[in-house]
Amino acid sequence: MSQNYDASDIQVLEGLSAVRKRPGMYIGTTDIAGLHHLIWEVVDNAIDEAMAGYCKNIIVVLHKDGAVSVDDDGRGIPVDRHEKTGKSALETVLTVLHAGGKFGGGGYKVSGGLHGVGVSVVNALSTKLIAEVRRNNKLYRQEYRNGGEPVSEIAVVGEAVGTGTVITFYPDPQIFKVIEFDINTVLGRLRQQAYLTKGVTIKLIDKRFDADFKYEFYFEGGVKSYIQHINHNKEAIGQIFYVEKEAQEGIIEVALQYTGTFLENVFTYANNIYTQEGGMHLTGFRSSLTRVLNSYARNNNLLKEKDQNFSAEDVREGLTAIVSVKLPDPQFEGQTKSKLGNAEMRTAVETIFGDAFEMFLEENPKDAHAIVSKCSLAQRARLAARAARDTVIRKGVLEGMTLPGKLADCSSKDPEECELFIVEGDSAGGSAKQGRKREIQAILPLRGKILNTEQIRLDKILENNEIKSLVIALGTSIGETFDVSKIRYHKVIIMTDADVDGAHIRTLLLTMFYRHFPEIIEKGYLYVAQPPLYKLSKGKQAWYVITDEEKEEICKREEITNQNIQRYKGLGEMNPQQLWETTMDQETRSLIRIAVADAELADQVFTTLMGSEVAPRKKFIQTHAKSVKNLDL
Ligand code: 0RA
Repeated sequence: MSQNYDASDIQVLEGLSAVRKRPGMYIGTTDIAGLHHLIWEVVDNAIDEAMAGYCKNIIVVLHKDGAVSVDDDGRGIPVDRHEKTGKSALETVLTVLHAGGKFGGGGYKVSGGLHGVGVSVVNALSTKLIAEVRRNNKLYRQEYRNGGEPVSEIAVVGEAVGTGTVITFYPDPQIFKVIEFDINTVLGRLRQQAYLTKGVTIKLIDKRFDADFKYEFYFEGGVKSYIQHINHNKEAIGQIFYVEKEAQEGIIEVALQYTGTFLENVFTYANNIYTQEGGMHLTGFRSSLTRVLNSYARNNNLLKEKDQNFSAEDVREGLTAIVSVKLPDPQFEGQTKSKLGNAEMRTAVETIFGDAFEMFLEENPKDAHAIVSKCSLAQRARLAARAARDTVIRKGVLEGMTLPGKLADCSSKDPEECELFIVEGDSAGGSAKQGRKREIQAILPLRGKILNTEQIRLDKILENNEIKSLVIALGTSIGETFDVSKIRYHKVIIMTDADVDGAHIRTLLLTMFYRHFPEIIEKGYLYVAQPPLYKLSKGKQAWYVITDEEKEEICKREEITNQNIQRYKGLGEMNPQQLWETTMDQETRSLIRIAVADAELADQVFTTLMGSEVAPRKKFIQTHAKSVKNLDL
């Protein structure tokens, strides 16, 4: 890494007008996300200084007049004259595109907002920008207007102690649809950057309101602290493993910890940029993790000779990990340019993480045994699930794909027009069977609480007869052999009571679909029926309504009194004709199509309510108890 940059290192590329013409090309969008990119861009430059070992403090201020300033104690942007442009280096960095991002290789100066577009982009998209530099014991200043036009030459305006840069900018309201910053977005990003840059202190001061809000992030442990933060609600298995090492290829930092959950949380970064699509560093990490755990388990006789090796899936269950690499010339590939392509990073992570993790297991046998048991459990569950699934499928095949007895199937075999109603309880199932349109509507009644606590795992799920019926009825199979194209109904409709139990069963079903049949949700095949809550009657006329607001409105308009309001407690209270008219008739019913986000939420609710940790559950119930309406007790 070159220690002393000066003006001649800066490669001059192109001018700023292009940025104002097509801002999207440089910062993605001009909505709120693009607006925040301006802050990220400046902060990332300061973080670059921190990564290079020159900056310890970054202070971000949101001012009352809409400006943002970012103050860092890095080396300060160079101020000497630039050979090619004849301007000061400062002016070059701030008015020439890409000039601030890369310095002819060398160093890790590669991060930067949308992959290093440079502070000049911030200047281009601001009505006013002030740059102040502390260097050579002097304070330098230059101001720009109207998207990067310098108001005057760079000037010494005073003396300075130490080095650093302050960039203050005013986002251009003609460019951005929104010019108000969101405190939580800013805080989230700054917290993440603080985790990824060990030892740097990042402060945020929000001066926009009467009282200043101040926040400070400093994480001595770097990504190790990040793991602590992610796992704070979860039951930990063993302590946090951590390694940081500089190699030829760059700096590799990995932290991990296992928890008692089933889900995996692995986040990877390259030069502090989140690599959503993974890439070489992730591949190296995964292959090492599996290899090291298998070899430890074998060497310590925790995997017996007859046992299979752990698969990659077995070592993922309950894993929380951060893999952060810093390298001179990152290649971002993939659909969203968020996949690290540098092949050398695969072997670098493999070796550095692998060696250190092996050592960790040797030195911490108690933790090592706990982790291996967790993997063993996952492995047994996987094998049991496979066996269970095989029996389910084999049974199906042997009986000529016999559909479950409780299923009242439809006569059409065209999935596009077929609907499957999953109905809670036998009595409602009975009404639905009688009231349905036989040709295209099938009914599958489910008895009682179909699933509980642990039964969300594949092996347990297939021990459950209700679910087995559902899987056979769907026709898609489950787990490794799941195939959404085999689905027998393009509408799978969950029909439960409009009470607390109904809501519970709906949460369980949504969670199960989310975890085991996500493609069904992605394809848009999953729905929730909306049975009415009330029947309002006046003489021979009747109204079925779903919401309280609707009820109020009709009662007022039609002058309906309390004795003519019937509240349905369950689907079972409706006769077949009523159930058809209100909930099943394609002409009049209303269905809610489930999106992945809905199911994800159900999953979170489920984890909070059913997980092994008591504290978050208590908290959830306390915070949500007030929002529960229509509690039938
Ligand atoms: C170019 C070269 C050097 C530092 C920077 C730019 C720099 C840019 C920003 C933007 C915000 N804060 C910043 N801090 C530094 C290297 C300077 C040297 O070699 O002394």
